[in-house]
Amino acid sequence: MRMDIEFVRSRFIKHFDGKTGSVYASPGRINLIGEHTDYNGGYVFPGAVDKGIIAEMRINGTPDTIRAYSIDLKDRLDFRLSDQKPQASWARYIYGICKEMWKLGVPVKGFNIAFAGDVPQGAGMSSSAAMESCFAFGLNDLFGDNKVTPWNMVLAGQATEHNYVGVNCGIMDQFASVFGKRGYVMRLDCRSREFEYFPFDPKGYKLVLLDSAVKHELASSAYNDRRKSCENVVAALAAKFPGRKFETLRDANWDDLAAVKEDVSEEDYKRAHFVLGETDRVLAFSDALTKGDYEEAGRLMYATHEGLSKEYEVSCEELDFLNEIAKANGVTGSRIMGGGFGGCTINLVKEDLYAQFIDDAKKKYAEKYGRVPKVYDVVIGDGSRKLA
Ligand code: GAF
Repeated sequence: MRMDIEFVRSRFIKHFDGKTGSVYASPGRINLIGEHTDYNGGYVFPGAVDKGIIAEMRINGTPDTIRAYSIDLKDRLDFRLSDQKPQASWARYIYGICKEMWKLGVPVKGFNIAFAGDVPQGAGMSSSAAMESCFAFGLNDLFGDNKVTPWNMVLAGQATEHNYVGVNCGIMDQFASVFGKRGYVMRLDCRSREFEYFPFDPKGYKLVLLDSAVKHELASSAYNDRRKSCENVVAALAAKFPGRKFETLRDANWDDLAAVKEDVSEEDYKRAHFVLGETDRVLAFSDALTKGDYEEAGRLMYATHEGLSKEYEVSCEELDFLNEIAKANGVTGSRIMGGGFGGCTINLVKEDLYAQFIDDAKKKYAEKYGRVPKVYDVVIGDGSRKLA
């Protein structure tokens, strides 16, 4: 993480009682492939990045008063866990994770916290999962004797999104933030929760994100709508095949989906069609990665973009434009990363094409949209940890 722990510490000392606390860090994430598959019990292929959240925390001796300072927003707020959830959306992450950790048996009491982050917000790199994992890690250490397992911290972060933020997300982002390892991406089966670390060092290639800087206003409700479509298809499958168990779309094969085509709306069918295809693509991608076949991996990334754009309909004009520029520059693979509706494309590009691609993307994007896309070179970093 590029952020400076001394910077966070200086603010913690200044805004509270001059004492230092314990310091924790959690990263944001990238995802190579496997989008909108996590809440469908499918596979994802994320890795933690070198950007994240750092929080300093110290028990303050009160029964349940949280004194919180967001360094980036320069916003100070005190609230009690026995009160209603705070109005400020950043404070809800703290309030929510406290409640969820409490459910896991952590006797959370009052504490002071100051935190800062360098995960670009709205870029689809999971700044919110970084916050949840970081706070969960800190609470586990301060109040829970570190007895809550990493997986339960992942689930507490996800429950915070569901219950206090209003996004019915899957487990990919929190998983990557907790379990990430420098130099490795992870293939996670979201149904069994088994996962494998893959070393990621594609010789001769670079992984780079281009940020469209589009922030979609209705992103969370549109995301929840996509999830609902998948659940509608699962309900139709369960009705069609009463003898079988359908918990998520992962339990369906292509024949099953074809069998309920007339029972579901055209839109829901398209969504499910994307999800089944994406599950196949993640498996093909793992094979390609194992063989070092980056051309095939890249082809699969383009296919995912196409599906996210045309079938799942979570792209936007700007992201499709960035994808076209990648193609025109001979970039090996390019696609929308994360939930969509804005944010970044992730691009696998040969080193010798990198400079020309970035220049062309900046120039053409600025000509069309009047602003230059931000460029983030991906560095795969470590997961949640205590820094001091
Ligand atoms: C967002 C969600 F938080 C994840 O759970 C996942 O569904 C992703 O969108 C799409 O793959 O980041």
